[in-house]
Amino acid sequence: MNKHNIRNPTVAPEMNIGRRDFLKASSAVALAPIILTSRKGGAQIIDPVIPPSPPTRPWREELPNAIAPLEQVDALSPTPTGVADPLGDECGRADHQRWGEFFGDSSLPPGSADLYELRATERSDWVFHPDYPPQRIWGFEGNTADGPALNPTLFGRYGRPIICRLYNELPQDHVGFGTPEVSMHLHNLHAPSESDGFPGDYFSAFKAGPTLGGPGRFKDHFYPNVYAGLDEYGGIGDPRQALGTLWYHDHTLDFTAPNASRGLAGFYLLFDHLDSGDEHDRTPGALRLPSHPYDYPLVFQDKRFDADGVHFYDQLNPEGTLGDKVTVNGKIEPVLRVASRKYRLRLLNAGPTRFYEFSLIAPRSGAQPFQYIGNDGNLLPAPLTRKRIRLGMAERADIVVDFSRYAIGTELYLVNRLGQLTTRGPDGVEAPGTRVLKIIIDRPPPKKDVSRVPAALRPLPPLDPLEIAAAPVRRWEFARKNGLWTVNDLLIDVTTPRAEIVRGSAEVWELVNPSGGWAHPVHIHFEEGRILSKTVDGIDVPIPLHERGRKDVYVLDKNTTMRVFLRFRDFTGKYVMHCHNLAHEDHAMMVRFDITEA
Ligand SMILES: [Cu+2]
Repeated sequence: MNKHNIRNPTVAPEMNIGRRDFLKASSAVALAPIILTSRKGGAQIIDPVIPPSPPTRPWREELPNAIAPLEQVDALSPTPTGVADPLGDECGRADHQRWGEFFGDSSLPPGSADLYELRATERSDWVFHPDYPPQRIWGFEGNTADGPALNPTLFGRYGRPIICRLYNELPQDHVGFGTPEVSMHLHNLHAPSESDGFPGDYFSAFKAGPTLGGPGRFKDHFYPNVYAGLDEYGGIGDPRQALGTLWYHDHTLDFTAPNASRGLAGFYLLFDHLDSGDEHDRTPGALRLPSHPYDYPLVFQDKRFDADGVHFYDQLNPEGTLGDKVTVNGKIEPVLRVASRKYRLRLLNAGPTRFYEFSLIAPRSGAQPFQYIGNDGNLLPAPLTRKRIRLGMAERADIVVDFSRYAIGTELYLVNRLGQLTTRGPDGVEAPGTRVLKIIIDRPPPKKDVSRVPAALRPLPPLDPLEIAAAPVRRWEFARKNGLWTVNDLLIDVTTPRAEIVRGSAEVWELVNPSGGWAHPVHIHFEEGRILSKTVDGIDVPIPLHERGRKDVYVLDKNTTMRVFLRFRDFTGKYVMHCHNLAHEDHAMMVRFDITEA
C-alpha cells in the first residue's frame, strides 16, 4: 500500500473518510495477514471477536538488575549542520532553529553537543515470553556498555544540547503490520518543530512525508535541552519548567499504533542541578533522589498474540486491538530483582490502548505505600504518599519505593486493577487484578543508601489569575464521527494548521469529550500545561493533587471537559495535539497547530 494514497487532504471530510476506509480495506490482505475485523456496511465497525492470547506461565524471565544507557558517539559523519544535508543523505527536514545561538555557524563545532546515534531496525528473534516463539520486532537500536540494545534509555542534561542522528533501516519488504517509515517524536521535550517528530515528517531512504522536503537515510534531531522560557528568562530558561521523564517513539502519520506497538519506543531522562541524577551530589539544593542504577524505567505496552503466540495488531480497525498481555520492558510477566534500598521507578504507559491502575501488592499485607514524586514530565512541588497510580496512554509516573522496609526474600507484585474489555476506555477497578511484574528483594545494598526524597522537590510557577482571564479560550471537541475519530468534526490534515498561535503568547484550551462511550488521553506537544478545571457531566470536580503539577497528557474520561493553561514559547513551526489512544490517533483524532513569529 502506498500510504500517500490513504488520505487526500483536499477532499471534504466525508469523502476523506470513505476513501480512507476503501483504500485501507482493499489493501488489508497485503498489509496484515491476520485481520479479524468484521465490517457491516460503510464505516460501521463491529467489535472484532478475537480469541485471547495463548496462556503463559508467569515469572520465567528476569529483567536486568540495572539498565544500560545509550552511549555517546565521538563524532557523527557527516558533521551535523544547521541546514539539512541532502548531499550527505539526510532527509529534507527544515533548518534547525536557533542553531546559530548554540553553535555559532552552520556546522557543529567539536565538543559543543552530546552526540548519539539510533537506528530504527528489525530484529527477528525477540522473545516476549519463553512460551511464545522468537519473533520479529522493531526498535530504535543503539550502543550501550552491554553492546547494541533496542530502545536504550538516553540520559540528557539541561544546558547540554544533544544531536541525535536517527537512521531508518527498517526493512522495506517487511511482513505484517506497520510501515517502514519513521518520525521520531520526543515526548514532550521543549523542542523546535523540525526535531519534534511531526507526524507528516516521516522518512526513509525512499519516501518522505508530505511535510518533509525529501527522503534520506537519516535525520538529525537537535534537542537543545533548555527550559521553556528561554526568551523570557535568558540563560537556559526557567528551571521550574524542567522535564525529567520523557520518551521517544515513532509518530508516523496513520501508523503510530502499529509502529510503536511493534516496539519503536524508549526513554529519555533529563537531569539538571536539582534533579542531578546523582544521589551522592553534595551541591546545595541537589535533591539526591535514587540514581542510576537505582533509577529504573519501566514501560508497559498492551499486546495481543495469535494462536501461535505471534504478536498482531489490526491497523485497519479504527478501534485498534486491545492487548490482553502486558509487556514490561518488552517481556510478559518478568521478574525484577532489587536490593533492599530506595529505587526510583519511572512508569510509562506506551499504549496502544490499555489504561492501568497499578498497585504494589505484598501477598499478606496488601497494597504498599510509595512516594509519588512526578506526574508526566515534571517533579511535583512535594512528594505524595500513594498506594495506587492510574496511567492513561503516554502518561508517566515517577515514584520512589523503599525496598529496605522488607526482609530479604520478600516478593512483591505490581498489579493492574483496572478492568478494560474494549479499546474504548477503562471499566471499573476490580480485585484481584492482573499481576504484571514480580519484584524480589534479594540482596542487601552493596553500599549504604544515601538517597533521599526531600519534602520539597521542584517549585511550580504560580498561576496568575489576571493572565489566565486575559488569555483567549480555544475549544477542542474530541468525538467519533462516521466511525472515525475527529477533533472539532475534522480528521487530521498535516498540511494545514487549525490554529495559529503567536510565539510567546498564552491560551486556555478547553478540551471536551462529549461522549459517554469513550475516554481520550489528549496529548499536546511542545509545552506542558496546567489543568485549571475539570467537569464531569457538567459538574465541577476537584483536580487531584497529583494532577496539579505541569502535565502533557490530559485524560478526558467520559463526558469530561478540562480547561488547560498553555504557553507557546521560544520556538516556531508545526506541532500537533492528538488523542494518545493510538488507534484514535491513527484514525485520525489529531490537529496540527502552528506557532508563528509575531
Ligand atoms: Cu481517543
